[in-house]
Amino acid sequence: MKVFYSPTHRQHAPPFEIFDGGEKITNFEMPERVERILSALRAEARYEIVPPEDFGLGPIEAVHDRGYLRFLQTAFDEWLAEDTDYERTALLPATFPLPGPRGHVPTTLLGRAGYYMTDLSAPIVSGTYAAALASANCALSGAKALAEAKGPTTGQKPSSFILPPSSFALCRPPGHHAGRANCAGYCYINNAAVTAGWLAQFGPVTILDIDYHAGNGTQDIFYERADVLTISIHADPNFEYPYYSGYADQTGAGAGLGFHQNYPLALGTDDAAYLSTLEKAIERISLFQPAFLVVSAGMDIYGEDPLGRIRITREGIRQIGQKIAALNLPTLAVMEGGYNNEALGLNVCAFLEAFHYKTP
Ligand code: SP5
Ligand code: ZN
Repeated sequence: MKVFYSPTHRQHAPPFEIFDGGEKITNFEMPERVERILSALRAEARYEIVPPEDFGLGPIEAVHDRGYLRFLQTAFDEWLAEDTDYERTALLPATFPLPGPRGHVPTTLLGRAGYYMTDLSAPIVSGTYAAALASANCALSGAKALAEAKGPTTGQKPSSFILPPSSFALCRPPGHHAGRANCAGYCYINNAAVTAGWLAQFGPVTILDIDYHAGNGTQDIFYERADVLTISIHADPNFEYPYYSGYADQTGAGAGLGFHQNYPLALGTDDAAYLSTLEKAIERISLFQPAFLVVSAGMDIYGEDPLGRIRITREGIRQIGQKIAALNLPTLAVMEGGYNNEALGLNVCAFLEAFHYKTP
């Protein structure tokens, strides 16, 4: 299986985040995460680590606001150019707009920071934009590999495969909390959404988000679209981040009504309860009959994750992979969260196990 990876992620290493209660802590989303995963994948001969191709801004601008992208690109340098009397390591806002009319985008840097940055866990540092672009290119490259293997016009899978093609995008920073015009929750560019938007030119796409946290950015981006079915299984937002999105009654709007589905989980959900919820999500996907599946693969569902509070075992993660692979769809897995660095590599391997090509 091809794994798309770029070392450019290392340029994004925010030293801190502001956590619950306003505590300033080391940022959980650190470069070590994907380096650990990379080592675990390299230890198994069946993974081929390849660099991403550059897709330019086209597919990214198709799902993100241009003003927001421009802000991501220039914010840090603009900040450094300002005359301030405090030390500058990572940019965060201290003000946020209330819901309501959003007509005015301030021209000042701090005005735009509050407008485009919606919480305190996605600080912008010098290399954030470069890393976020490389991350999106990893996902797009993984998608292109699927589209080529599948044949973009016929939709027929090649006869030499028993299983349809699959690839893994080792994305960092993650993406699923990034909305059309905002960063949040360690996410800046929504890698899965960019990719699903790009794949949608070849046929209907499903995003299945299994990260512990609700995929609120993905929900935002596709909420009114019927050509991309978005599904998220996650901790109930009533008690867990991102709090304001990810509820079961949020099912899409306009043309997209019925094409978004959330499956909130109770605190302490175990393997059996998770797998029976996944079963329902899979039935919904089967009805939709997508040409491609993009999995937002967060490993923070793991029982020993420092941010997660459900109890999925590594064996459970393996079974989740098996159930998703049994859909028999061309599948791109995109790395999202997962913060137990010691366990992360083996958890990713367990998830990917069922997706390998089987040639006759
Ligand atoms: C990609 C990803 O996994 N992002 C997660 C971002 C979560 N950041 C804020 C976490 C705040 C957790 N507070 C939990 C409240 C229960 N004490
Ligand atoms: Zn998460």
